[in-house]
Amino acid sequence: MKLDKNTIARLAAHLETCELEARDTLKITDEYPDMDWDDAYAIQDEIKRRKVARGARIVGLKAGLTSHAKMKQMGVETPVFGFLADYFAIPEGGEAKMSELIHPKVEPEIAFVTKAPLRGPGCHIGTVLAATDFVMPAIEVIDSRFRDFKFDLKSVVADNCSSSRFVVGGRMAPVDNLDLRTLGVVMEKNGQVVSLGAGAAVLGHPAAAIAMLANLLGERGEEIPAGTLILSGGITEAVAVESGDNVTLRIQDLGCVNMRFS
Ligand code: OOG
Ligand code: MG
Repeated sequence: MKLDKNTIARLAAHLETCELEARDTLKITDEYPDMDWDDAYAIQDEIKRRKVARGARIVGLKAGLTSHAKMKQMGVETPVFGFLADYFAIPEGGEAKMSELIHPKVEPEIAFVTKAPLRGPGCHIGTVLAATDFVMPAIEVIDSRFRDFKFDLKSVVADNCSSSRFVVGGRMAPVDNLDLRTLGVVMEKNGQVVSLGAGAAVLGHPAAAIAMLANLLGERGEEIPAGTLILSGGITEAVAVESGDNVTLRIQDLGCVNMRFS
């Protein structure tokens, strides 16, 4: 760790205030170029602690930057993880309020729900599939607190990986007879196809993202409990949205999910 407790608390308060007030800021590594990974996750943990102290519940986890399309778009090379709070969830067919957001983008994702705990190290695709209750299509709304989405990995980790809102489809698909690699993914904005992909875009298999997450958490002595909702990461580049936009995601064999922006 390179930052002291007070600096971590101050940066967490700053980033969370930017989120809650829908204001952008400069990436924090401009001010603290020497901050390390532990500092970045400590800031994210402190943001989580602040939310829980205010009565929010943590309802899931997310893996980020797990596809080459996303890594290339953001100019980074390592996957990262963050948490999902209760108020991030938008009901299927529901509306995200543009006034609460800075410059949102949408990502097509596959969401996993676990039925058994996952504890790294040593988790792999097989362990994850055996522990998966079901998967669902998910649209993640990311909204980096950093100006123009310009950040490096440590800044984005501190900012809870741009987490903002998400919506999951209502149909639960068990994984037994699914090949998650070859599932086709089509995302539409206002009826126009804006991104196309397949499950394999995420680390070769979306379950690999969940295994990576379990292994990263294992290094911190944490596990993924049974019953956890996990977003496995954007399959394609994220697509910018504006007020009035309507977004639909269709994933082969998993069904559709839809949301709009006020
Ligand atoms: C970081 C969040 C990335 C994903 O699915 O890759 C993410 C960002 O691109 O702002 O959620
Ligand atoms: Mg995402």
